[in-house]
Amino acid sequence: MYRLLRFQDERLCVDVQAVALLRSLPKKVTLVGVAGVARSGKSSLINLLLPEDTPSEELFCTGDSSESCTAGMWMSARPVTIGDHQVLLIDSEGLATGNTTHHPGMLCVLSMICTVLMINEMRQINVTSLTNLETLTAARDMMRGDSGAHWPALCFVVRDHRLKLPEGLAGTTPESYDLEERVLKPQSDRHDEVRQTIRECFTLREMVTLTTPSDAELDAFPRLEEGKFKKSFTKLKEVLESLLEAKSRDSCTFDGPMLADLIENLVKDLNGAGVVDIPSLTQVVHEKRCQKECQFQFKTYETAMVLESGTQIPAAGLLSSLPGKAIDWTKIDETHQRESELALDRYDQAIHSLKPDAREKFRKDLQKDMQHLLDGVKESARQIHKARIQAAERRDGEALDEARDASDATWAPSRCAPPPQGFAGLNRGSVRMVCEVVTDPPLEQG
Ligand SMILES: Nc1nc2c(ncn2[C@@H]2O[C@H](COP(=O)(O)OP(=O)(O)OP(=O)(O)O)[C@@H](O)[C@H]2O)c(=O)[nH]1
Ligand SMILES: [Mg+2]
Repeated sequence: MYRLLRFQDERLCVDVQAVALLRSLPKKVTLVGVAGVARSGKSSLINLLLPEDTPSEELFCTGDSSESCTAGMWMSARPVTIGDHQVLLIDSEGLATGNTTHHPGMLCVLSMICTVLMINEMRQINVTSLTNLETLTAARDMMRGDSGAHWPALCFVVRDHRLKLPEGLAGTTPESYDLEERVLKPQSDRHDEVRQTIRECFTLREMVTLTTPSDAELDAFPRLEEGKFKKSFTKLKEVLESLLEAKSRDSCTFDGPMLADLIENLVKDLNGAGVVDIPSLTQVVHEKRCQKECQFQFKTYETAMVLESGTQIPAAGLLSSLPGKAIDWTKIDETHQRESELALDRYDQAIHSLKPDAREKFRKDLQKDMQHLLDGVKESARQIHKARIQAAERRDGEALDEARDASDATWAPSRCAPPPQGFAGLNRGSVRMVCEVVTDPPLEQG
């Protein structure tokens, strides 16, 4: 596993290795995190979600002593499969322990990056739990322009649970009764604010109870022995799966690099102004993704165009063997037409779930850059023909006429756009590259 975040010199620090791991995951990846008070079995819980054959060095650190074990935030070394989802698991430092100044910031990061957040509690959620969860209200207060849409689904996991449902509540599950009636219903006391935070931020929420593991079961962790505990844990996995399913249906999907950008920018904002402006943060992340897709699609288009123009436009080294072969402009135009449409289609498909204004901005840039590349190809052909005529002039009249004929047949200035005036800002240098391909080696004299 990797340390994702630590608190040092009054600042949250993102770990480069964890970010590099995220950047190496080009596919959609979902984060499931755990938070809760110290020494409540959070790391043990998250270890149970890892595959049974996980090497011990990839397990989250757990401890038996009364001292806190996990510091900062940690991330599993590789994604695990939960239902149809590739999930990276995030463990976090216990709330209400030691220096707590960074806990709201840490919860803010967890809430922003996770699709499902588990809040782990021992035995029951009581007023002490609610007091500890006031950190959530502080985290919410750090977010500006918060529409609530980015909050994860919440799964309260109550460990060593023994409480029974009151009589006469047929049709209600103990979990939903406990959560909605006992925990979240306003009581006109000082905990109403945190109850309201939970209700407003986590519109999708569930509670799962785990039985007390026997000593043998606990000793076997993170392996699950057949028995009551395993049964209750299987129920937790099912609930996680359904929350992941529901949450990823209504929110935009992130790949590893987007999550890396999100975390880096989040932490920068929290260390700077101490607040996060959600609309501008998401805009930055979406724009970066669109820009990357735009650059990728441009490269594919460029490769096709360089290939086509390489066969159509003779290299300048061949100018001495005048007259040159006529250039088939139709072929170049057709290639541009076909490849640019394909590039735009692929671009649209790859980022369809992102913000429309970010998509549109880079779509326009992609169109502009592809047009500029076409113009560059044509301009470079114009230069070659000019050089051909000059070379012929230095030889004799007959060759000059031949060159002019060839030039007239192949070079129709009216069909060509003026020389490119520069790129939209994405792919500077690409025209130069095409020009180099078609004019290399340097023009011969005489
Ligand atoms: N009773 C009980 N103990 C558990 C359970 N799961 C884990 N433990 C024990 O709880 C202790 C603490 O476990 P950790 O997983 O390190 O707890 P944590 O919440 O990650 O602790 P910090 O990182 O220090 O906040 C260990 O001794 C575990 O064996 C459980 O379901 N019930
Ligand atoms: Mg821990």
